[in-house]
Amino acid sequence: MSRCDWTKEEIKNIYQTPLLELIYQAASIHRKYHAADQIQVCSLISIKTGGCPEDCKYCPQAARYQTNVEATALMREEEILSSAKKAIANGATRVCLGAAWRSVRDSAQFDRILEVVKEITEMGVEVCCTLGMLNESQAERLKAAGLHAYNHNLDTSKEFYSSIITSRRYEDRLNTLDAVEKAGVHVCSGGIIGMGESVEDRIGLLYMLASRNPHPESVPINLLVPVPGTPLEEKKPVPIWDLIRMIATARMIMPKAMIRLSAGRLGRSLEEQALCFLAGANSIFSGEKLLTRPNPDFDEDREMMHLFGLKIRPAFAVNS
Ligand code: SAM
Ligand code: DTB
Ligand code: SF4
Repeated sequence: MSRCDWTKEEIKNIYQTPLLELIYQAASIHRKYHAADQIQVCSLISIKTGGCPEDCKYCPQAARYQTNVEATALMREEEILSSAKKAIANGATRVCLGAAWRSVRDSAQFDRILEVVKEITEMGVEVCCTLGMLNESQAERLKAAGLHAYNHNLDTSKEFYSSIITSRRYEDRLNTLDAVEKAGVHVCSGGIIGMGESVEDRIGLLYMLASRNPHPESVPINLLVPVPGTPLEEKKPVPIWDLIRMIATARMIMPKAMIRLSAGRLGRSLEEQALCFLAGANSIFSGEKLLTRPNPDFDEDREMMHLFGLKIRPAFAVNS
């Protein structure tokens, strides 16, 4: 049974369980709620890159930081559809469309996105969008177009948030998640580790996610990819054990959620990734690019999955 009344103390106790015991417990829960031989393969398409007015300190797409990201206009419909087709031909069963926007505006651009959501959904895959803040009527229009999920990350704890982002409030993020949920679109929300947060902040993030009723359908856990030019460019990588603890804790407190091993997978060894899957991660982004950063390509991931005995989770599968 899923609980939405976890206390921070309970979550911290889980997070601090001796490592091998934690992995064992999380793996046991994972097997109870999911087909543990399946992982979801998602593909990201950056439909509008860079030039973002926000100040998220980790993000290469914020216009105010001098990064090597070139700002582009919203991609044309045919271009988006052909990228989606390629991803699907490579096995992706979920396509995630990302735009470097502060928020959605009712416009011809939004209409274009609604149209592609409809067309990609008709190709038989789950479509997820991440377009920034959203109001209820926009969420309803996305739902009507067939959108499966909307990604909007809390990123970190309420307390640490203002050290990372000042151009919008934590509350704004929660309001968007509420609008998404109200429209009947699945919520995808998670965060980042390695930004200089404390263990308390990680617990705080997990607490906010696990307090939602229902829990988010999917929870991306990103490792910070430090990008030259951003304020977090010098951050040192966190120990892999922190990522494993984060995944295992998320799995234990949100047993039905898809836990996505997201940014930062490139450069992680197969052994490290195997431990993440054992600890309950059951989703990845595959394909040579995330939004702007490199990522393992489809061939590499296919080989990894073969080695681990993992199959691709079909689109729209329902958990037990
Ligand atoms: N603009 C929209 C928004 O902020 O919701 C959507 C795109 S935004 C790039 C999506 C998420 O990517 C962020 O919330 C953050 O968690 C993640 N992200 C961005 N840059 C990252 C980085 N350098 N390392 C890890 N995760 C990152
Ligand atoms: C999420 O949590 N991670 C993805 C997706 N949701 C949109 C994005 C990761 C972006 C990593 C940095 C980049 O490629 O620019
Ligand atoms: Fe903009 Fe999203 Fe990047 Fe923040 S994370 S700067 S809102 S693209």
